[in-house]
Amino acid sequence: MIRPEQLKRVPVPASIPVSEIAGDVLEGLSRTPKSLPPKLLYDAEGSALFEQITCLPEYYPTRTEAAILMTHADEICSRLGKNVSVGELGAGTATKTRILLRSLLRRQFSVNYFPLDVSDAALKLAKDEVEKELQAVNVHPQIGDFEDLTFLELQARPRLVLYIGSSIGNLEHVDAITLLQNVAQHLSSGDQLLLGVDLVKDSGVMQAAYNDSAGITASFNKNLLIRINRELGGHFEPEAFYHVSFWNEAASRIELHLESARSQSVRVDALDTTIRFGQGERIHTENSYKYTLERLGDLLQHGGFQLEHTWTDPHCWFAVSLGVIK
Ligand code: SAH
Ligand code: AVI
Repeated sequence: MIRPEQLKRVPVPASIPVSEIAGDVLEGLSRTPKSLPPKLLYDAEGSALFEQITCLPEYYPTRTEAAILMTHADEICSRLGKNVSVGELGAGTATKTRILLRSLLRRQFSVNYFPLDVSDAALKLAKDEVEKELQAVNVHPQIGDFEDLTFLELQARPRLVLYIGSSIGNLEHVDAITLLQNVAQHLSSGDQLLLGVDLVKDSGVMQAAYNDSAGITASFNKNLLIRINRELGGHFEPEAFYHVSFWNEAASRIELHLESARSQSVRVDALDTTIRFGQGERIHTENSYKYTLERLGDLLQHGGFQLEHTWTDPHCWFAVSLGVIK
């Protein structure tokens, strides 16, 4: 773990301000095997590329979850407390959230909505789009990390927390449980969680979703190197890395990596370091865990929620579950 005081000792050229990603990048690229935390994928460009991914023919999760929400929004909302306030983890542009907000506004006059995200660009779009369409929704954007969930306590009770889009699948199982436990700690009896997760299915379908023919997922993955170049004075050549994605059956996850096309050394000025890559060496950039309905139930239970109901699509590709704090 690299502590902030250690970073201050790194001589930084005057022209490059130390970005908040410096610690994560130095730590991740110093490891064997190399890895970077997936939250770094979401600068403004990364969020825009993710929006493009959600519209790709191969990327089934967004449209499948949207269909579940459109079909069942009224039933979901009928199971919520009266006059809920809504918090959301990793809200992004909140496009699917509007399906639920629309339905909620048929049951209550107004909604206080607290979307949390590391991407200020995505949150700005979320606020603009929600307020443009739904004037009775007051949006209170929370720019930040899942590490600080105190904003949930700003919400009036009863509270609904949304964690949709299968973003929980980007966390290791132990971290997913810890996050849900932290959420639960900020909530009270009767508060609810709506969790969307991607389910295990035919491996060809899952692999195509992360290796689209238009190459948008590859650009999303390589954007991480471009971000390091911009924010940390890195000298990565994105074309010297391949986008690699595959289904890891044993771990029940899709993995994303960036693979060095050749043996190379890359200087990162703000870290005052040079990273060496062998030919074929990879940086592990993301996992996307796929759940079974049984594991989803276990996840909620270990996270401190009692499962109330699960909705799926006709192919059982995606699940949206409602849990409650007892
Ligand atoms: N919920 C949206 C967006 C999913 S993309 C949907 O379903 O389409 C995942 C979102 O989580 C991104 O906007 C990203 O910026 C955000 N995110 C990823 N890691 C995060 C973290 N550690 N803390 C806060 N937000 C995070
Ligand atoms: C945000 N998250 C759920 C996406 C996923 O499917 O794991 C991120 C993503 N990575 C590549 N494509 C989409």
